[in-house]
Amino acid sequence: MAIQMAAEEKMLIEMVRDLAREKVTPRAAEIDDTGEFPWDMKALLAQQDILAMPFPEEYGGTGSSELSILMVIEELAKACATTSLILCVQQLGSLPILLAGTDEQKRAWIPRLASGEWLASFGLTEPGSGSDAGAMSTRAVRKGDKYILNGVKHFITNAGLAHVNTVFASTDPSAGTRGISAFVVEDGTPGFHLGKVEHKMGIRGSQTGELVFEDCEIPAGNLLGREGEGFKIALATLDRTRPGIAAQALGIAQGALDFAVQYAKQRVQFGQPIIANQAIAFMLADMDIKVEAARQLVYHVGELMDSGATGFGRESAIAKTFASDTAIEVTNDAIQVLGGYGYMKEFPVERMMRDAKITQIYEGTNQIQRMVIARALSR
Ligand code: COS
Repeated sequence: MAIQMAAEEKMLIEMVRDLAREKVTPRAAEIDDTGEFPWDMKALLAQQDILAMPFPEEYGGTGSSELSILMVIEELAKACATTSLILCVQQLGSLPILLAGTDEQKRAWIPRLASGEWLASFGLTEPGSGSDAGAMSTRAVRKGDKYILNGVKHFITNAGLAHVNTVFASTDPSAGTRGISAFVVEDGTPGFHLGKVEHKMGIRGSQTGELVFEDCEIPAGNLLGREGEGFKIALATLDRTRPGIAAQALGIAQGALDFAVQYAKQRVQFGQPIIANQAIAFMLADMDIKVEAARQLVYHVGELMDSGATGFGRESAIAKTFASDTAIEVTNDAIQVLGGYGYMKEFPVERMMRDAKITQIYEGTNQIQRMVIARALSR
C-alpha cells in the first residue's frame, strides 16, 4: 500500500520513533512496576506537540492527519502502551466536543487539551452497562440553566486526572438510546468526585477509576449537541477512535516481535543462535505476517478517515479486532521465543502481553466489534 503522507508528517513519525527509543523505552518497566501515572511522559508528549495532533489548528492543535496520529500511537506503543494511551484518550475524551460542540464550547476546552495542560476522559461505561452502553442509568435532569447529574461511570481512563470529562447521561429514560445526552463535566465541579481506583493487569501506569456524580450541577451550556443525541455522538466517536486502539495493539505486537527477533539472534543453544532453528524462525515469520497484516488494516482505516469518507465503522472494527487479536498472539509467542526469560519481569515481553490484553476489551470488546461488522454485512 502506497502511503500518502506529507513530508513533515513523515519527519514527525521518525522523530517520535527516536523519542520513543531514547525517552520512553527506558521508563516503560518502571511505569508498569509502580502503576503511577507517568506525568513526565505526558509532559514529553505535550512539549513535542504530540497531544495537539488530534485538534484543528484554529483551536490550538496541529490538525494532523488521522493516519499520522495512528502511526505516532504505534511508535509510542512499541515502547510503552501506557504512554501511547495518553494520546489515545486525549482524542477519545475530546472528540465528542469536536464532533458536536459549538464554536464557543470548542474555544472553552480544546486549546488547553491541545497544549496538554488538561487531560480528557470519556465517561460512557457504568458498572451495569459495558457492552450494552445504551442501558446506562446515570441521569441528567434539567433545572433552569443547569443540569443535575447523578450516577457512576466506571473503568474510566484518566478518572481523577482529567480536567475535561465527557459524560453520557440519560435525560429521558423513556426514550432509551434516543434519550441519552452528552455533557462536559469539569474537574472541581461540586458533586463530582473520583470513586474507586482500579488495580489492573496491564497498562498499569494509566489511571482507571470511577467518576461519581451526586447532585452534580453543571451549566446547561455544557450539553454537547442536542438532548438525545448523546448515544450517536458516543458511537460516532468510537468509530473514529477504535483505529487508535488498533494502532496501539499493532505497536505492542511490533515491539514484542522486534524484541523476540533480537533475542533469537543472540541466544545460543545447541551451538547456534536459536533463530537458526526452523521452529523458532517460522514462529517469528508467522508473527511478522500477522503484524504486517494488522498494519495494513490500521493504515487503511486511517487513510479512509482522512479521505473524508463516512461509514467506516466496519473497517474501524475490523482493524481493532484483527490488530488486538494479533497483539495477544504475537506477545504470547514472543514470550515463548524467550522461553523462561520471557516469563521474567526482567524482559519486556511479559509486560507487553499484559498490556496487549486490554486492546481486545476496551473501546468495545472484540465480540462487540464482530456485532458491528456483522450488522454492516446485513445492511
Ligand atoms: N454512529 C452513529 N450512530 C450510530 C452508530 C454509529 N456507529 N451505530 C448505531 N447508531 C445509532 C443507530 O442508528 C440508532 O439510532 P436511531 O435510534 O435513531 O435509529 C442508535 O444509535 C442505537 O443503535 P442500536 O440500536 O444499534 O444500538 P444498540 O443498543 O444495539 O448498541 C452497540 C449498539 C452494541 C454497537 C453499542 O452499544 C456499542 O458500541 N457498545 C460497546 C460500547 C463500547 O464500545 N464501550 C466501550 C466504552 S469506551 S472504553
